[in-house]
Amino acid sequence: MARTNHKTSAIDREHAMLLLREMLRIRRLEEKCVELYTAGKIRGFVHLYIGEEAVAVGSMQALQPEDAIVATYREHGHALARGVSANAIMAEMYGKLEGCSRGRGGSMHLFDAATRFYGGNAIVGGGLPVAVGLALANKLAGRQQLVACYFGEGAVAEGEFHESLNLAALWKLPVLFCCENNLYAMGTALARSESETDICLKAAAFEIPAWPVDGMDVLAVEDATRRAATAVRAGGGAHFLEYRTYRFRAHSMYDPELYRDKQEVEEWKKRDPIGQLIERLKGQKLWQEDAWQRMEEEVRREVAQSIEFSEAGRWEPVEELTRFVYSEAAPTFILPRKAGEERGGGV
Ligand SMILES: Cc1ncc(C[n+]2csc(CCOP(=O)(O)OP(=O)(O)O)c2C)c(N)n1
Ligand SMILES: [Mg+2]
Repeated sequence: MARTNHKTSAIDREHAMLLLREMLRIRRLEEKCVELYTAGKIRGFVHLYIGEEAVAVGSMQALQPEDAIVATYREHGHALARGVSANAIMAEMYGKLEGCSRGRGGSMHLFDAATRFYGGNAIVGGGLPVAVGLALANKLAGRQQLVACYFGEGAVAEGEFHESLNLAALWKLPVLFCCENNLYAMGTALARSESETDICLKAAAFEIPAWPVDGMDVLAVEDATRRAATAVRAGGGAHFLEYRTYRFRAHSMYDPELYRDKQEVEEWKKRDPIGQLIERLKGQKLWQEDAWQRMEEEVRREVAQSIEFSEAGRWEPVEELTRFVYSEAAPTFILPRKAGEERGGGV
């Protein structure tokens, strides 16, 4: 497949600024999360996406409003880039009723039906079968929509990964597997847990077209995702992208980072997706410092407002705590069996 040389080709300033703004929104919102976590305003688990912003921002450009998205617990960036508001995300992290999951999910369980954002999933690999099921529903209903499923390279060790890829390939489902290979699953480097570290080969074993992408280059991410999404929409079945990326921060707020060298982190920081795009704009004489300063200020204000919104939010009333635990109309299969009643051979 022909590839564009993103390092040197002319870029559209307006589009580049849009990408820059989206990446900046994620970065600044998450930097605030660190402060809020330290202050005890946000509790539970929080996994930051800082360093990986180009993947969510670039890939979302290739998706359409009817497409569905399934993500992991490291999903603040995906939700923001998809169009879930900073207010709804921040309020969710605060545990407030105004949050996108009514404050019940927190950082790891952002969910928003309006933007077809199907989580936020705390179980490693847990989103894959959900995405395959959504894609199967699309196929059966004859819809041209695709499902983008984001997961870390740690998920390839899960049985669900192989089961999901197999069925997606076998049934030619409209699903785009978006593997965010940041080299570590908590403190475990890929080579410590996998006999084969080339992740695209794993997808190829299921006859799924797969290719690696520079996940630190937002334009490369956008371009590759657009090509893959076009192929899926044209009826080409599941496709797989391995975005090679890196998280600049710890795995979560509780990680002393003893498994990687500080030098390695510093090397990757030189490839910061925000810094790289700024340099490219400067190199092509498209940089406008005042526009950047304005953007910084607008983003700062958006994040500050999301905090005010969350502070002013309400806690869910205690009387409502058991709502949504079970579905209000109980499905028949969980009703007690009547005497003499036969049921089909489910498991
Ligand atoms: C089934 C399951 N096993 C173990 C865990 C604990 N756990 C949480 S995050 C994580 C690492 C996952 O790494 P990766 O998939 O590479 O995603 P990343 O955190 O790097 O984005 C593990 C093992 C879990 N949440 N679910
Ligand atoms: Mg990882």
